[in-house]
Amino acid sequence: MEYTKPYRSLFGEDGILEPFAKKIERRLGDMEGFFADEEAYKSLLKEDPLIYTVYEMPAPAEEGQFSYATTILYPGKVGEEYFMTKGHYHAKRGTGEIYVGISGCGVLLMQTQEGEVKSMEIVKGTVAYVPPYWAHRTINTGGENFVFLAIYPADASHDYGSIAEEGFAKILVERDGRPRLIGKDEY
Ligand code: PAN
Ligand code: ZN
Repeated sequence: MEYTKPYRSLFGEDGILEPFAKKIERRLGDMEGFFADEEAYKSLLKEDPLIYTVYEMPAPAEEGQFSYATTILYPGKVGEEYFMTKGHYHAKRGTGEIYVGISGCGVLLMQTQEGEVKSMEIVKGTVAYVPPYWAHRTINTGGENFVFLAIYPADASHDYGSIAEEGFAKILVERDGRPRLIGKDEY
């Protein structure tokens, strides 16, 4: 039997994993159709800002293995809607995930296939559990980088299609200077 050798990484408040195996950068241009305000999207697209960076240490995609990744979600808004990740279900639906807040502040938005929505604030030191079957997305509600660690089954795999097509039932916007969760059709 071939054993996977143990390994580790270090990160600071900036969220950069050392070492990391994979770095993913998502710009606004990679997120067409994700934000409610299409006009605001188009005008910000001229700058095509970086929305988030992910540093990953994927383990072999086998049952029982875990991968970990840090995400640095930058501050900003498209219209009234805060910068956020694409969000996904796990392709292997019966797999959960653990999120740990490292710095900054934001919201973890979760939704079931039936449309039930849960949101929770994440700050430094928050540990949040995303149970199996819940789609999940993070949103930066602060003025600085929102950084967190995610630990998930290595064979979970990401299903982005469902969220890309239908989105979440609720979106997080800034109203009167504060974050407010509203129905996506209420924008
Ligand atoms: C996280 C996310 C990461 C980026 O590591 O993959 O925050 O978000 P998107 O994958 O939705 O672009 C995770 O949930 N992994 O399973
Ligand atoms: Zn996930």
